[in-house]
Amino acid sequence: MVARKPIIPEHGSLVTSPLDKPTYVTSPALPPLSEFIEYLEVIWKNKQVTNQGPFHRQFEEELAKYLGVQYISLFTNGTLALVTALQALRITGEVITTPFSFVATTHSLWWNNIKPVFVDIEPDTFNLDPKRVEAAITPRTTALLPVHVYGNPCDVDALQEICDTYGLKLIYDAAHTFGVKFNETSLVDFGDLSILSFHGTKVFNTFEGGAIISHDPSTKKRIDFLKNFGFAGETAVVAPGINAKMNEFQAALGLLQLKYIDENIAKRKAIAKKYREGLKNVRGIRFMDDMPDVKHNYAYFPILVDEEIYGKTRDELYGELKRNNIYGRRYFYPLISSFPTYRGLESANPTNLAVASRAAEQVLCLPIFPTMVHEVQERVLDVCANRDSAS
Ligand code: T4K
Repeated sequence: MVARKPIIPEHGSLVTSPLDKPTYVTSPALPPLSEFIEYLEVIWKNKQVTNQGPFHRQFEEELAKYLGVQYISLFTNGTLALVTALQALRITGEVITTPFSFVATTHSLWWNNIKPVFVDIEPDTFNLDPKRVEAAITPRTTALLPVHVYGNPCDVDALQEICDTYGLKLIYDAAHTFGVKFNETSLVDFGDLSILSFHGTKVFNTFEGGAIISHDPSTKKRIDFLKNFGFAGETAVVAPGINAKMNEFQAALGLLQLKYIDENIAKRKAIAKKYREGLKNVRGIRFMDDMPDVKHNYAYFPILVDEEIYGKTRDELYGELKRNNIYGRRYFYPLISSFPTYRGLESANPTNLAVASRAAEQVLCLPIFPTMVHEVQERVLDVCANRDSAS
C-alpha cells in the first residue's frame, strides 16, 4: 500500500489568527526539526534503534547532571516506570495514595495486585495530606505513593517521618515535577524512588517517556534488569521483568530537549505571571501562588471556580472557553476513586475525601505552554473575567 501524503490546506483556507484555531491545555515543546534530523542521521548510520544504545547512555548521563541526581533509569513512559518502581522495591499488600491524580498513579498499584488506600488531600497544594495518613495505616501497609500534583512539592519531611516511624517505603509519582527544586534540592531526590513522565503533554517531553530516580547503584541495577525482561546478561534472567526500555529516538530527542528546557520553563513562568495578574481581581476564581523555597516549573495553571462567588459553575466556564476555541482540562476530575475499578473500596467513600471531591468539582487547568501567544492568553482572560471581547 502506498503511504498517503499529508493534506495541506489550500491558500484560501489558511488560518489567519491564532484565535481561529483551537488552543489546547498544552502543546508539546519541540526543538527545531533540522536539529533533530541530525540525531536521526546518526541513528540511521549506526543502526542502533533501541536497547541501551549510545543516545540512551548519553541522555541518562546528561539528564542526571541536569537534575542534580546520581542514579536515573530511563523508561518508555511514566506508567511503566511506576509499575516497575513498585516491583523493584517488592511492594505488596496495601499502599496509601491520593485520589487526586491521573489514573496511572492508582493503576500502577492495581497492575501489581496491590490494594490502593485513598487518603484525602491538603486544601492548599492538593497533595496527599500527611495529617490523615497515619489513620489509614494497617499491618498490611507497605508504602506511600503520593503525587507532587501540578509540580507543587508534597510535605516531604512529614511524609518521610511517617515512613521512618512505620517502616514504610516512599515512592513519589513525580510525573509533573521536571526541573522543580525544593530548598535547592531536586524534588525527584526525595523518597526511596521518584518517577518522572516525559509524555508529550509534560514540561519536558521525549514524545513518550519516563524515568525512575533511585539512590544507590544496586537499586538502579535492579530497576535496569526489570525494565529489560529481567536480563542480567546474555543468558541470565534474574526476575520476571517487562519491556519498558526507552528507545534511541526518544533518548535523542531528550538530549536535544535539554538544550531548550530552561528557556521553555522561563516562557511558562511569564505566562503564569500574566494569568495571575489578569485573574487577581476576578471574584470567585482562585489560583495557586509560588511556594516558598521552591523553584517551580509552571507545568499547569489550575484555577478554582467558586460557583457561589463567581456566579457560574466551573463547567459553565469550561464550556464558555470551548465556545471561544479554548480547551482547558479538568485535571483531575473525576477523582480516581470514583471510577468503577476503585469505587467499591472502603477508602473510596467520598465522605473520606471531602477536600479532593471539592477540588475535583472546582478545578480547571488553563492552557499553558511555551509557544502560547499573547492574543490567545488575552482571550482566555477575557472569558474568565467576563470581559466583552469574548464571544
Ligand atoms: N502520573 C501522573 C501524575 C500523570 O499525570 C501521568 C500522566 C502519569 C503518571 C503517567 O505518565 P505517562 O505514562 O503518560 O508518561 C494526559 C497525558 O496523556 C498523560 O501523560 C498525563 N499524565 C495527563 C495528565 O494528561 P490526557 O488524556 O489529558 O491527554 P490528551 O491526549 O487529551 O492531551 C491533552 C491535550 O494536549 C490535548 O487536548 C491536545 C494536547 N496534545 C496532546 C498530545 C498527546 C497535543 O497538542 N499534542 C499531543 O501529542 O492525558
